Amino acid sequence: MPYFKDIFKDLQERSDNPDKGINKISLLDYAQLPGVLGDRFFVVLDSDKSGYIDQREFLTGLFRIFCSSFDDKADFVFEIYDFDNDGFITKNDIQTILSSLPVINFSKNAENTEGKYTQEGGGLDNFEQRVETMDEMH
Ligand SMILES: [Ca+2]
Repeated sequence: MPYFKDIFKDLQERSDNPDKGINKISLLDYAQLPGVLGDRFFVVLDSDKSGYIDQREFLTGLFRIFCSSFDDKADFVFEIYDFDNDGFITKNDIQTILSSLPVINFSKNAENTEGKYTQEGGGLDNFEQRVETMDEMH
């Protein structure tokens, strides 16, 4: 995986302690995940809890995201959401994540509807709209 190694080297150079690996700020800057998801991403990657992501941890993490089976990917996402690491995702875990996410600006998307009827699904954006259309057909 030469490409992943290049990314690692690049981030490692920005770390305050390159010998130990990538520090948190550099990883957050790279991952660009909203809210606490970035923090969780770091925690899950840092499997030996050293506070730095070494090359093995980084490659293992990226491999799990980009090159793994669906089950492995699901495991990874599960670990991200499982805040207290007890093997269960609780309502609190979900609330913590959701409350940290930026509010999505729906009106901004509305400006971008030109040509939507040529898209897959007739341009209907969500499930409710599709259900309404189904009702109209009967
Ligand atoms: Ca580590």
